[in-house]
Amino acid sequence: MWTPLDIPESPREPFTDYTRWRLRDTDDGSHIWDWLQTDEECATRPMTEADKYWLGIPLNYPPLPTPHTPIEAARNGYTFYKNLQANDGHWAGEYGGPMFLLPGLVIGSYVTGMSFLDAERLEMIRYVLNRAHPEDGGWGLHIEAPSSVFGTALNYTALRLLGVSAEHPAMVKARATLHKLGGAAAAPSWGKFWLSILNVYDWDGNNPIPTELWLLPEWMPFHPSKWWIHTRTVYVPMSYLYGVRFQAEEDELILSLREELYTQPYDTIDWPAQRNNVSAADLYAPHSGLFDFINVILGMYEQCTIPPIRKAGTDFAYNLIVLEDENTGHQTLAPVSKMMNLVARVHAEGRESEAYKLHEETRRDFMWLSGEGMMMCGTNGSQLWDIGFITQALVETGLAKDEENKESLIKALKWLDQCQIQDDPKHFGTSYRHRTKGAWPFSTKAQGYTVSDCTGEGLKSVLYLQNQLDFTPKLVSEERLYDAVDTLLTMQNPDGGFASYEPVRGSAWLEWLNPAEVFGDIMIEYEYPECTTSVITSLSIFRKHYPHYRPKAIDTTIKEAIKFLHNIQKPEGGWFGSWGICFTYATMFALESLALVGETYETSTSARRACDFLLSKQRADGGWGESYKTCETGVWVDHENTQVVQTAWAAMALMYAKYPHPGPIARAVKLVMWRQQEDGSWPQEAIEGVFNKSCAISYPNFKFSFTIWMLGKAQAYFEEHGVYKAQ
Ligand code: LAN
Repeated sequence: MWTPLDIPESPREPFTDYTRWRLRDTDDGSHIWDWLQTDEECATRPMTEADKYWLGIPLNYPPLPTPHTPIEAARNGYTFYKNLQANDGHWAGEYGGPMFLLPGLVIGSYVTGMSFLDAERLEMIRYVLNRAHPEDGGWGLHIEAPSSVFGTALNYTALRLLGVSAEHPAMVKARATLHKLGGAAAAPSWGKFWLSILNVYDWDGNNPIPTELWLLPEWMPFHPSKWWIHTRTVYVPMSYLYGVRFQAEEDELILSLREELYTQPYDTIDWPAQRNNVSAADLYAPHSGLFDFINVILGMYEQCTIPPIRKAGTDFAYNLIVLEDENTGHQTLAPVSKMMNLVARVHAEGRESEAYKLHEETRRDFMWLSGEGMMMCGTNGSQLWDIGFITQALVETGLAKDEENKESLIKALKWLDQCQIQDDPKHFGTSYRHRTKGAWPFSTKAQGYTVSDCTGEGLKSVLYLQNQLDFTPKLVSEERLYDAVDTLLTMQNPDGGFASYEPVRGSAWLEWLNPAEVFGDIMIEYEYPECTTSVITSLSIFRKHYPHYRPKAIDTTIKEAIKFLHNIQKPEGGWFGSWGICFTYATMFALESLALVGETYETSTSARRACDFLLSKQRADGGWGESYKTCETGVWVDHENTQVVQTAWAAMALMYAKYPHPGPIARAVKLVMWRQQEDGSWPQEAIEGVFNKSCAISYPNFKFSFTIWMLGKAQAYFEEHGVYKAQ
């Protein structure tokens, strides 16, 4: 148990002195919030503008000159946003949204005896309290989702471990909601798993996760090496910890939680009967009959496992955990596996081990402090993704050439240079990894995973900065650009599309084995219009500058990819997005690709249908607004308000397609300019991103990059269409 804390009453005000927090200045974009203990430290490390901005401390900038044209508004936007650039050249940012990550951080830390600073604990408590739904006191899968057992049972547990008493009014309210939803017994499988680790749920209440899976021959169609990389990486430590039936040692708090979380006394719960008990509030992807049947068989097998085989499986899984830790500098692919790997490493090697130390050091890369308190992020940041869009926006709009912006672009290029991965993973070949040489990751180089579209965006940004500006140093060599292209060319699937981290390895029927209940389409990689577009556009730009390098392969790749985009256009005219919300996001990317091969409103029925689809969704105020619910249902659901980010995407889509009538674009521009503040910034609106169909995730930097990009594009578009002349 951690030491007791005094918890202030209202979470609206910070629980700690916000002037003592600083984002650490690193040169690789790591996101670490330091709590400064002494006044001297505070004096030697003054707060940066970014520190203040992300903590919600007013910046009090004087108003900028009122913009009269889109480019003036874009310039004001960047005048503001430039202040948030870190010394190393990247832009930091919150990457919150999912509500099941912080509980993993807290439970994983608690059971391994890894402590937090009191200041961190206090702000984590504050974040979770601030995010409780005012109506029922519960939490959902993500910040905008209605209360579920997953969200409520886990966040309630996290608060208790962090030091909140069961009698706190917020806890009384949350508990009532949890019980109404069925109690923790009805948690989905990942909830059951974390609660079992904490020893407040019985392992018998979990469907089996046999480590023997890893011993199957790799050619078998359902071998885990064929699963989507996130699912695979989570199920490695899950199977290990299930295999060894890891349990925290009982203590008073654990005994008390056993009484608080359920609707009946803990000892009377029929655990095996809970395996498929999942609250209706949580269920997004119900088990298939096949999966339930397999679980019955596996349940019988658990009664008579063969010890040497189980041990071989558990050893194999453990080895994969170690390889993953070493491949990623102990960041691991994402925060879920990060905390599970930690628990596994402590189980096998203890608290004195090197692994423990290294996991402790990197744990804080995921902990982000916002104006509402401290959260756990979806990855160790979205550094590459954010720098990619803003740098391209600046070059395309011409703002990159403004004297006062040059230094910031050189800094950004330096950051992109150090972020490129220059080798294959340390344990390439033994950890089912795809090549990484030449790739750019989503966040930092240390995390070290190739993502198709991150490599595409990284490559484009470097080409823009190095080849289209005359004042930048040429930091990334031609060979390294070729490496990036080589990596991209290994990632195309037979039908032309690109998936996220690897080519698709498994068959679609594997989705029948999806155990997660709360997420859809997670078992294998799928091709995505967003990823495919990024590759098309980056290769197209690359070949303009380096026409001699693998021209045939690039040409065929682009042609096949365009075919794929045509094939997956929806009958209504849009493209369904999997990583941003939703049709506005993917349709923008798809129209960008089509434009590159000359397919625009006037020349292609596909582009025309897409524009007509988007135009049918434009609202009276000139904006677009799409709810995250679109991603769940696959059918457009209006957001109650229009959103600047989605308005920027839709307007960019129309401009890519060279939509001939400026009216709708002018109305979109007007809305985005109207929502801009006098200091050049835009306020945060609804959540922008999504994953696994059901979980929304924040991209707060999009409100700068895509607005600036769209406004700059609109300037050129208006000039071309004679709407008005440049100033
Ligand atoms: C991300 C974030 C970035 C995203 C894009 C680059 C935008 C996308 O085009 C490709 C897929 C990728 C890399 C992606 C995959 C899934 C991630 C890593 C996330 C949405 C961020 C968080 C999410 C991860 C799975 C969250 C942890 C939860 C689990 C279910 C393991």
